[in-house]
Amino acid sequence: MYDRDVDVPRLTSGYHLTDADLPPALAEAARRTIEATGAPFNRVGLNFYRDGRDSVAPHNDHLYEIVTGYPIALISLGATRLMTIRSKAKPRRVFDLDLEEGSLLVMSYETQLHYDHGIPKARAALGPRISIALRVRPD
Ligand SMILES: O=C(O)CCC(=O)C(=O)O
Repeated sequence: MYDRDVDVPRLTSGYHLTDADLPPALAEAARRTIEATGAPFNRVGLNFYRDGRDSVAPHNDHLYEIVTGYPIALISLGATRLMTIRSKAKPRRVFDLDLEEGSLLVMSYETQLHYDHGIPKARAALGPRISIALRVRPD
């Protein structure tokens, strides 16, 4: 994943926004996010964290899978999870961000160049979380 081996214990799925079987709720989430951001998202990814043991290691998205200049949008549903954002260059800067239910995080394209992001395992018992990840992928 992401050009290197990272630990990805979570369940994933995805759709193209033109897929005939795209669930209406995802179509509506994409429509609203496109309206809010102005980005022409065409893919929706789903990440399911069953509990606090599911996680994704720090990474940046494959740049060849995103059209240059466009952001990535993350909608969070369910349990609040911490996202860590770390600068790749030294001096290392770390941002910890709570991704709360109903929140929308928009990461710029440049963020992928200069920062890694991840969802670490949680020590506390946590309920499930789904993130809806919208991207502009080259066709
Ligand atoms: O679950 C999240 O909010 C992060 C997802 C993520 O990092 C990714 O799909 O690349």
